[in-house]
Amino acid sequence: LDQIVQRKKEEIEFSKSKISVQLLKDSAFFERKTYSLKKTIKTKSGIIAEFKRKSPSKGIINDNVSPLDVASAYEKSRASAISVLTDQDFFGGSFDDIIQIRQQISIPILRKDFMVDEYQFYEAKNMGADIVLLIAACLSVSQVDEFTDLAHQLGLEVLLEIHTEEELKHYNKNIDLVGINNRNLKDFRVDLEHSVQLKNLLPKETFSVAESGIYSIEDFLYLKEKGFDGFLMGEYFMKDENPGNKFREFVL
Ligand code: IGP
Repeated sequence: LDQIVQRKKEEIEFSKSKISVQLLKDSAFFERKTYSLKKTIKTKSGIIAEFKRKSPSKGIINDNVSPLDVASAYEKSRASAISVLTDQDFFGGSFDDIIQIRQQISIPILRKDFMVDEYQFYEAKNMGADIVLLIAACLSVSQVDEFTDLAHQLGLEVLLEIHTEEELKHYNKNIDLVGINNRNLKDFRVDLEHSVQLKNLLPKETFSVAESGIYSIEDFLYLKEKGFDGFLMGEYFMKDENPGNKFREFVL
């Protein structure tokens, strides 16, 4: 994680030197109206279906499918939102994936990246995202606070990702949704039971999302029964040669 964040900061400095915040604000996309996951999480399947080509823990998952085909299929089968990795170095993603998908899709898009600088929120709005991920493990409590305010000024919703009881400190009631990562980002182990316990420590009315390592309908139903509102799933769909089909079958 430290290595990813370090690399991310270098990348941001480079982007800033090429495109200023003002230039991002001036683009046509910037003013668009965003979609709300707090709405679609209740009215659709609850699943935030992810587009992910590769990851540090799994290596290549699928680099043979078009983001637009996959996203359209996810939308058709009632995904509540689409999560798109925009980190290039570690996840093989790109801004262009969101830009492309945005033109065709009218459900919320989560920009999945390591947000460590205000600049990235302007980028997120500009590429067509509706929600940003804030990972407690790489941010201070005051950064989460400040970034949440900035996101809201831009009309973006915030999904705060936590994994430990300690990280509950990062929660405040301006945050839109809390994601509990079933996967430990340090050793990549998955533990659903741990997430359920953590969820029970959140205020009851908080929108909660179970993230990662959901690999079967049983996992999904178990987490649903335990009260999670949303389910962030990537690999289970993406490792299929046709992720959109895999999603449709899962939801049926
Ligand atoms: C999806 P999975 O196990 O279904 O592919 O997981 C998503 O939760 C995972 O990609 C993720 C992630 C992250 C990736 C959750 N938090 C933070 C990068 C950074």
